[in-house]
Amino acid sequence: MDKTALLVIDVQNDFCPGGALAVADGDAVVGAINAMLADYPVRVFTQDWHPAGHGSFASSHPGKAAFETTEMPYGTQMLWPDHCVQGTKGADFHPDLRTDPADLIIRKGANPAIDSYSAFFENDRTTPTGLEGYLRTRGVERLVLTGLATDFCVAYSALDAARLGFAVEVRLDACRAIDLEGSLGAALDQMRAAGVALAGA
Ligand code: VGL
Ligand code: ZN
Repeated sequence: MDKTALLVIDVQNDFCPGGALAVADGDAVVGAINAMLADYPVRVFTQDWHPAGHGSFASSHPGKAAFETTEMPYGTQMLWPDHCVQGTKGADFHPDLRTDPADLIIRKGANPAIDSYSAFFENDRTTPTGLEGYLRTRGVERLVLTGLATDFCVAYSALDAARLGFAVEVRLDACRAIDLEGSLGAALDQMRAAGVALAGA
């Protein structure tokens, strides 16, 4: 029988209402995720975990504002408000999220020069986080993704997972999106094209 892992992406204070990069209704995923945890034999949580002055922050690029883009060596980078700075309250998990059942917590985005949306690779699409090896050595073949944000970290993780050969489902009812200039529609199209199952809509 294939072994399924639940991936809980970036359910952190800064992505919830009141946070630095708040996703509309972001905290609404917490109850749904808590209710799913018992159904999966492997549970992996991720945390966006940036050093102060990270290269994805608009504040690191004089003259640039949040939600503008800049060119990085690995491609176009969206510039964000300062968020999920290591060790801050904004980087903590939402206080109501049940984190005790986590088998593994992956932290990503620590390299100041490269953003890291995906749980598998930094945005250069080649520097690994180690998650693939963890899942393979635990015999996982199928992934169910939840969390924030649907159109950035969840989508990048789902697309990488599909490319790596995992069967992938995104539970849209346990995700919320940033949706900048059509980014949600584009992400859903890309995921469908990559064979990712979109469930719970
Ligand atoms: C995320 C933007 C910047 C996410 C992380 O978790 O979707 N989005 N950093
Ligand atoms: Zn980030």
